[in-house]
Amino acid sequence: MLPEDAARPAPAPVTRTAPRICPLCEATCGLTLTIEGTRVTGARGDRDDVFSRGFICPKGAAFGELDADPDRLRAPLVRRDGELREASWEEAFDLIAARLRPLIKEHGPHATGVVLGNPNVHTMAGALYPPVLLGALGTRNLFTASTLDQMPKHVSSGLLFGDPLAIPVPDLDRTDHLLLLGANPLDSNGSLCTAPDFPGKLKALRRRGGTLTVVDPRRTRTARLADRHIAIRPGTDALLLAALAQVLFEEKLTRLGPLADHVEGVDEVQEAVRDFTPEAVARACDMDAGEIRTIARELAAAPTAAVYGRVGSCTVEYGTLASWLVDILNILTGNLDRPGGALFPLSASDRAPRTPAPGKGFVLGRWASRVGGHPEAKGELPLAALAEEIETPGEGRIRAVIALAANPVLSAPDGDRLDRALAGLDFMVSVDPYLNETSRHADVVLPPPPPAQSAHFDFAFNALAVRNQARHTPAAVPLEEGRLDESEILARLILAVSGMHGAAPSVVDDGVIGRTLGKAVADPHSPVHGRDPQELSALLTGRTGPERRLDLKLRLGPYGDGFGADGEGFGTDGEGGADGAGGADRAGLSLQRLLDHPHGVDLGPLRPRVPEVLKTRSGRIELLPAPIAADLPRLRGALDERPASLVLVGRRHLRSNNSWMHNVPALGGGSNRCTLQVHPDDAARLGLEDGRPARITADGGALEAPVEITDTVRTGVVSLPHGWGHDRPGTRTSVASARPGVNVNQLLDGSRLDPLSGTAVLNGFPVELAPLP
Ligand SMILES: Nc1nc2c(c(=O)[nH]1)N[C@H]1C(S)=C(S)[C@@H](COP(=O)(O)OP(=O)(O)OC[C@H]3O[C@@H](n4cnc5c(=O)[nH]c(N)nc54)[C@H](O)[C@@H]3O)O[C@H]1N2
Ligand SMILES: Nc1nc2c(c(=O)[nH]1)N[C@H]1C(S)=C(S)[C@@H](COP(=O)(O)OP(=O)(O)OC[C@H]3O[C@@H](n4cnc5c(=O)[nH]c(N)nc54)[C@H](O)[C@@H]3O)O[C@H]1N2
Ligand code: SF4
Ligand SMILES: [Mo]
Repeated sequence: MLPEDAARPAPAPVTRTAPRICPLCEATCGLTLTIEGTRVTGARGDRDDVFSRGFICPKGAAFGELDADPDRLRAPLVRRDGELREASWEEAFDLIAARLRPLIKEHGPHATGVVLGNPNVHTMAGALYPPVLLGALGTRNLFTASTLDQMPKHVSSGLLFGDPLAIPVPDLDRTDHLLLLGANPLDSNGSLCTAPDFPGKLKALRRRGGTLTVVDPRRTRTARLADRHIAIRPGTDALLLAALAQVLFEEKLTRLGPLADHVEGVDEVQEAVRDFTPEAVARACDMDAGEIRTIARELAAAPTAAVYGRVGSCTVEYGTLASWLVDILNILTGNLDRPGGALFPLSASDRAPRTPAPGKGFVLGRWASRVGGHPEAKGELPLAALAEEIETPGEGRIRAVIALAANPVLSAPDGDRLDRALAGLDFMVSVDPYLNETSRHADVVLPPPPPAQSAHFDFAFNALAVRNQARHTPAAVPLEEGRLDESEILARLILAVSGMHGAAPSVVDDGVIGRTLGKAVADPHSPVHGRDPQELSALLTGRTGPERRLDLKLRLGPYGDGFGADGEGFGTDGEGGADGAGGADRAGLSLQRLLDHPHGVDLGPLRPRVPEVLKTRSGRIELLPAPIAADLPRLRGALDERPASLVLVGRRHLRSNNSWMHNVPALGGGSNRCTLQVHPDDAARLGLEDGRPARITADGGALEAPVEITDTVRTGVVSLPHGWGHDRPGTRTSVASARPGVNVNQLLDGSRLDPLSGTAVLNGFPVELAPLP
């Protein structure tokens, strides 16, 4: 399945340009790469990109360096006699088949744990193959970065709308009022809200007379842009949001508008938030009750408004409740599902809209983790519980781990424990470009090629984008000799674990295509109903499996050509129930159409999708689901708790990305450092000096980090970034190891979780500080 080009000699070193969608954050900017020979020597924003219109950030600009990082692995590594050595792909997959198959046979499917990291949402392979791998393994032991991140939002969406993937995004381009909590898009470039040039969009909101309120314990660059910045006490957003809802009810400011026909449980929500008056929450939030009332009134009075919460409102003690309340406020003010409010995107690769009908609903806790009894959420167990599942003896113990694009030793709580646990596994596979803190434990490391050698399509982020659009960029340079595309790596991995080792990787894709077409032709609502699957399969274009699968999804999708059904896309004639409500267009999308439009196809602004988007059992938005109601007493308890005197929050740096971008010289240095930010008053009280080391102690352990005194953090709060701690032996990240920093997650023992979502509390946990000599 190697593209033909790979076999040819390298082309002469002429300079050319090629488009590439940036895979380095959720903004998905279109880049124009400068390529000399087969080497990327520059990157600039693609001004013709239909979505990003030329925007680029320093990470995108460093694409070439990141792509050419000499520390990237070029060949698979296989452990022999305890040491990882370069090996051929055949040896690597032979070993996987030889070791994993017997292990699964002997100990059952759950003996293998799968860990999926963040970069899976930034590759085509990461979207298309992990579901097949999980199906082949049949394991319930799935752990992903979501339980260090956005799982609370999936759970609240699942409960409210019946679909954990139905996440409303703020309509940044049209809203009059944005209430943003726990997000710093000026540095992160946005999350669960794909918006190239998020900073520019916030500035435009201000310019057109709109207002921006930012709730963050730090005065971030985003907060500095706001009309109002509220330096809330960490972990208390759910209280603030509940109080805002309470004011809306008390002052009769709720107005659901057309949503009224599609919701149930308004009175129940009113009752549920009754105790959370501004006066009751003010002390816990460290806010003024009058200001809380003002925010509620402004939210209600704005012509359109959107409430948006992200990492700082998710990875906290009451993460699911806060995520739920974000949408409760959007609903109570009539802003959900209307232009200028928060809307559900309709991605070109998702399923075409259906006639509204009750669905299966969303259920939590269909199984629980073996040791800690943590309920599953969206089929996942808390990543914070992985180590105990490996360490604790007994039936069902995890003996093998397959880690795809994941570095949990740094990203999850208590990396030291996980480090030891991984070292004790019977077998481990990492698919990762680097030999790092996690992959160093693998018996086989399978390195994907650098991003310039991969094609791209944003399966995940188009479903979170502030504008509907579709873009595809083919590989910008041919696959280097001896490389395998990540899709082929994953397809071969699937074959190796499922007893088909050695079969052609295309078998995996053909299987998926066959099953999808089989369902489609049997579905009376499908544009291909009644047609011959073989005939349709033959119509698919694309040279590789993932390209053919993309073509299939596009053509059957909401803007697809429907394989030429009546010569037009479906969903517009009412048959798919999409007219207007679904927002489908006659865009006739296919892979070829996207290849013909290298800068993308614009599919228009977001449009209302209720009720078609709802999959609850009632067919309505269920405002007060039972699991939420059952968790509210815990929040009520927080009203009387004595707040810790010092808590820690994280922060992200514009030129960094989680744990894996500290190896690019161009992105290091300056303010991109692992320092402990402390407010001057706290520093004085504790005897801390700027630039001097401090000892930080918490549940999980102690760390030493240099103090940076700054009033950008509020009193009672210190900030340490994550993704650092590159000082373990046996890694091959020379630049990162030279400036290792410390791993903030070592302060955690993994016991603090948001109970409904299993998400680790990474923000707002108590710490103690002391100066070091
Ligand atoms: N304290 C604290 N901890 C946090 C957070 C926080 O805010 N505070 N944030 C959390 C969040 S939001 C997240 S998403 C997680 C992230 O947690 P992880 O996903 O575990 O970490 P990452 O650093 O994003 O990258 C994972 C791995 O992907 C590899 N990689 C990069 N590109 C590719 C590719 O194209 N293919 C493959 N196969 N691998 C690739 C990298 O080398 C790296 O080893 O961290 C979480 N941890
Ligand atoms: N440059 C850069 N960009 C990135 C990443 C990166 O590491 N670096 N990571 C990517 C990933 S994986 C993700 S998930 C996104 C995340 O994108 P964002 O959600 O925008 O992430 P952060 O920048 O961590 O912003 C979280 C903010 O919450 C604040 N905060 C902490 N605790 C609380 C609290 O209790 N309440 C409130 N209201 N605020 C709180 C923090 O001070 C911080 O400013 O960014 C992505 N983009
Ligand atoms: S904002 Fe994100 S997607 Fe855009 S160039 Fe920067 S890293 Fe890439
Ligand atoms: Mo994330």
